[in-house]
Amino acid sequence: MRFTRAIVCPPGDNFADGLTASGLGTPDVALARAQHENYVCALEECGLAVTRLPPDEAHPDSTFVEDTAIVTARGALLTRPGAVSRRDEVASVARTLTEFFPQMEIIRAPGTLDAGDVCDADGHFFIGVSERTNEAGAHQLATWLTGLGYESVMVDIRATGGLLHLKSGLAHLDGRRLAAVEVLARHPALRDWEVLRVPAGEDYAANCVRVNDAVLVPTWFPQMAAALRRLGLRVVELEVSEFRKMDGGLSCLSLRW
Ligand code: CIR
Repeated sequence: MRFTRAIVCPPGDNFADGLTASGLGTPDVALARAQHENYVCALEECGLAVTRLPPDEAHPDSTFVEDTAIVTARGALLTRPGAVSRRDEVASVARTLTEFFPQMEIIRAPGTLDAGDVCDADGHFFIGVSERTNEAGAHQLATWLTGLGYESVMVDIRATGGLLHLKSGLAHLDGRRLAAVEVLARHPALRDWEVLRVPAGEDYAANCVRVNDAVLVPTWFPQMAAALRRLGLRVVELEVSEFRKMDGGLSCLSLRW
């Protein structure tokens, strides 16, 4: 899919108060803002028109805007994040998304869904069931996708240990090709796909993002960057150290369509 638009939300002053289990220390908010701005520039260089939401000081995790909605070429759906502290992030994203998608479906209780658990491989959707996305939420999403004519399959990641979201370990690269961490690579849902295994010790780089002719990859993962280049992909390396401290990565920082 060729992307033309994105929504982002720069980190607020309270960014360091968000949820994290990384143990990597307190993020530097000024540095996070600079890294975010570089990320936005990279999206713009890929040809996307980027809408910046105002920083949301009531919700420290709101910069991880990806989790609040699923946006496809055929419609958009608002999520119901698994973490209670993140539920109200959806409203401000919804206000902007309705300009583009006037009629949006929404995940309803008891369903929960973080869109970081949803990997869109050109209309084939992998839906992670995780600590954040429950089976009810995953089923609601699958039903909505079927109605739009898309395929989907569920991938339970609760036993993988260490993956917050499905896309912490899985990315769509192009056509029938995915990148996956070792613990997901043998999952039956990936059987008919060509899988680039993320090199040992570089699992964080699984959260890379294909945007038009480029793949955005976090810096400091040279084996993964080289593997992607060998596939003929144009690699754009971006520093996201401060977002990693808050358990986030490249995909989480934007909604793209
Ligand atoms: C959280 O725990 O919800 C945030 N601190 C990080 C969310 C990262 N989002 C993503 O991977 N899609």
